[in-house]
Amino acid sequence: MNATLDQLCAIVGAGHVLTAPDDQRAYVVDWMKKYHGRALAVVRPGSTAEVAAVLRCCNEAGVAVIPQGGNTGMAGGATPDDSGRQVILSLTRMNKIRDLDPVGNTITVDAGCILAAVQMAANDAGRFFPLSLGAEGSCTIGGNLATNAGGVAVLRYGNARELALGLEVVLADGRIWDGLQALRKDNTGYDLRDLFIGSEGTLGVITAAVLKLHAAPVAQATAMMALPDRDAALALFTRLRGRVGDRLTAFEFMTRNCVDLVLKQVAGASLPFAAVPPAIVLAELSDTDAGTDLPALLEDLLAAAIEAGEATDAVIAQSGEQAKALWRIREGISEAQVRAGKTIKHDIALPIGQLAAFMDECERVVEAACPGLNFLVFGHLGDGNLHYNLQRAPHMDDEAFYALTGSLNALVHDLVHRYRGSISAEHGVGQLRRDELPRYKSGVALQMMLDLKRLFDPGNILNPGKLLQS
Ligand code: FAD
Ligand code: 2HG
Ligand code: ZN
Repeated sequence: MNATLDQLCAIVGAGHVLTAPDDQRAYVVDWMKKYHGRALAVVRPGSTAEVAAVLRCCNEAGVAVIPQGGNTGMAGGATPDDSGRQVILSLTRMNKIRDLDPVGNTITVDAGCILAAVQMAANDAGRFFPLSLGAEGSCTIGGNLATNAGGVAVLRYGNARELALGLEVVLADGRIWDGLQALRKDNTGYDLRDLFIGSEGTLGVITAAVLKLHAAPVAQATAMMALPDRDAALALFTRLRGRVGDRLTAFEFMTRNCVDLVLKQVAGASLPFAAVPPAIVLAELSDTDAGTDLPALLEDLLAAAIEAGEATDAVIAQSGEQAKALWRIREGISEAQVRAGKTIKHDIALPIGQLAAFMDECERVVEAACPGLNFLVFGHLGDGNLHYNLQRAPHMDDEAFYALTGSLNALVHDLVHRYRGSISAEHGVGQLRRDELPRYKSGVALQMMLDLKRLFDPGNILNPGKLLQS
């Protein structure tokens, strides 16, 4: 082990090989404080060549490597095990914007670039990079691609996969794949890029990416709507999307418990309604044509929705500040959950038309098995993606609640499976869902995934034990 550490120091410089527990603290625990590991070292390379040399060294020594970006993932994918023998490969020093091409409408970035920095670089060039999520101030492009992150703009622009054109990847044995093409068309065989996207650091380390840019929206309108019940959200979605199409760039849904929690836990959060309604939708319309009067259009739509009984009240933000305050309620939900004590999370995707039926049935099933739990249901309703999180009943202690994790997961996920949904819509599998995967994924699909893993990483050094039982 000492010889490996010496080699790693020689590759990246001793100052970028962190071995002291104090220096490692921020890297060995995940954002939710759910997963705690130990590491031989945190290694911080400054270039693709250094990543390649680190992987070559670890592969030869049989040392496992855990790629890490902003460490905001929600599936425990970036946390090492507790053996103290794994190396965390932190990409955050690799944070350069390599190129921005306004004609091709692309940006080429190092994998360790913070998402918000990429958004900013696009903005400075009069363009728009649409990937947007609550952790955008600290998550990295490499992590976004490795988890195929979603977020609040998938409805219009797609998830991380749909925003990537090319990748640079270092393979387990240190070979570098330069797939940094900025092509919209390339039918020269298997799509290697798409294999790495969503592979959660198990097939290779993403070191750079070419990303698609879009025209910057110059007109925007944001509204928060109070709903009479959660089922009304689907009618409202159909109304808005039917009328404005792709100009509906976000349609976020929150049930009453989530809003109550944010109002209690997040300083400065306030609701523009007199009372907390059973459910809320936060919708955003955007247009690249400054002449479009989006607030007027939204006002019309909301009046019709209230008339039809799909909403009971609505507020349209009158300024950027007001829009931010409305978003604060939505984006505060994760933080509020962490402050209020741990939850059992489910990040599920369902056919959109089945969401209301699913929520009714799932609540009945969970309540019958485990009375009194607090349901924190919210998410990207326009994508069919719910965060179906459960919080302990007031009479339970944490330990009794956690003992229910397996049975609650099975209840929720069996039902998701019956509705032909997915048990991980956007957060990935990591270690959180790894052991559940075989229950819901076909044997054929799992075998193909295992075969790919063995092909790309025969020594099983890349994020072992994540995503697949390997
Ligand atoms: P990390 O957490 O560091 O890593 C995540 C996974 O990717 C790990 O398996 C890791 O090994 C791997 N990885 C990281 N970098 C690389 C690389 N360069 N090459 C290969 N593998 C790599 N997610 C959503 O999808 N939608 C949301 O709306 C959303 N909202 C969030 C809100 C909050 C407040 C928080 C804390 C998280 C949220 N997330 C959301 C989850 C998380 O932010 C995203 O999954 C994000 O994309 C992870 O990026 P990261 O750089 O932090 O990755
Ligand atoms: C979001 O949409 C994130 O806010 C986090 O995906 C979800 O906290 C969660 O469960
Ligand atoms: Zn989400």
